[in-house]
Amino acid sequence: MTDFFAGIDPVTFDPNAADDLSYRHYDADELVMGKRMEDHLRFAVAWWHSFAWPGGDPFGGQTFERPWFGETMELAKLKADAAFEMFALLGQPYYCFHDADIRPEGADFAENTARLDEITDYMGQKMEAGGPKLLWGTANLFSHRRYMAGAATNPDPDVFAFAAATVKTCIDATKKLGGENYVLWGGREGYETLLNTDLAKEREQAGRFLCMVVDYARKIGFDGTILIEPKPQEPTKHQYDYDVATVYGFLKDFGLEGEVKMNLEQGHAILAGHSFEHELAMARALGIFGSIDMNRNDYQSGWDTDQFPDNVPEVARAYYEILQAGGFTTGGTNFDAKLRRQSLDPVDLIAAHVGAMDVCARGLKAAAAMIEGGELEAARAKRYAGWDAKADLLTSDLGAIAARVEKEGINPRPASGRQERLENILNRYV
Ligand code: XUL
Ligand code: CO
Repeated sequence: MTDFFAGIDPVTFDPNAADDLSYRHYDADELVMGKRMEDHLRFAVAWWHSFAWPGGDPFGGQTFERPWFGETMELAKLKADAAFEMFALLGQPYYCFHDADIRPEGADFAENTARLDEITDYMGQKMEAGGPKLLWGTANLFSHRRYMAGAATNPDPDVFAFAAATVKTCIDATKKLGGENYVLWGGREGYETLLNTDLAKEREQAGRFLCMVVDYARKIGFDGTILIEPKPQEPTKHQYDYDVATVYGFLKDFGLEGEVKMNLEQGHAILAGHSFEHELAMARALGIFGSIDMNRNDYQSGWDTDQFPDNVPEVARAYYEILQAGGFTTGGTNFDAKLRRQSLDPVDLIAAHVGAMDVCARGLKAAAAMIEGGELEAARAKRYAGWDAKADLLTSDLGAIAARVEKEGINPRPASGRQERLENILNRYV
């Protein structure tokens, strides 16, 4: 036991709570469309932002004081102790990690691997004792200076090799801990300037790398989902995994569209010039929806501020897409979110997650009501209903269609898209 969260009681559901550390909307057992809310939302805490991030920004360093900050295995275990205490206080069903969040960097690959094995054994014992499950594991292939020019897409083959070897150990660790997904976020898989970049070569390297990841995962019997997390830029000027549509083209090119799904982050969608629901709808349309990182950016700042969600109507539109994609299977709602750097206290970590979970619960319930109400989907279906009798147009040819238009006197009459009325319907639910 650490005393980091001393004095904070386990968070419970109480819609009439007087304090601000209760769930007012998230009741894990409440049935929404016939399924427990916990099983719909599948919340996860992100190890990196909650326990490893020191509170820095581009203009200043560490603001947080945590008793586990430091580069020893003993401190890594203390960090794990505190993490599992927080999971228990919140009743979190899942967590996520990068290798670099849970173990200190070693002198070389062998030491990194030994440390990863040791700390994941330690975490495994805690999970056996009734701790939460692992939603996904991943490798940090972007913080260390060796990765400054990318990992899989690095011009130096030794970096490619080091990254590939590291991913192997992270897939091993994820499998060992029963992880339900493995994530690849291409942090520096992109470029700073085209003047020194062989774009075609880097794309080929990224494709081969991903093929090897999929092959290895299947070879060792990892039955979780492999997920790519798109992001258009930051840290690099341009990242290859720009958005869902771009990644889909890449997957098709390397024959991986049936193997890899998407982990979509709200803030990344906004950076790409999309809405979150656009990215979710696109993934759904392409059959590659997997999981989400539910953290937003500040709309004024224009960079990835990774804030906890606070906007119920936005979240509702996201879960509306997710429910229509069939909901999560192996995926879930990961809070890849960090406190603001002035939020120094242990209780701030708890409050941030409580608030975010309540926002998601409200969003989910609103989304379910939108589906159950049915008006939106009925209007959508009506809009396309003309196709029922004319689906053969799609398999015809221009000459035949021209003859048909003439013969049948086809002369289209524009119909209202009903946008304002649909927005009014939406606003009744949120
Ligand atoms: C970075 C980001 C990452 C990934 C995992 O913007 O979202 O934390 O989620 O590497
Ligand atoms: Co993320």
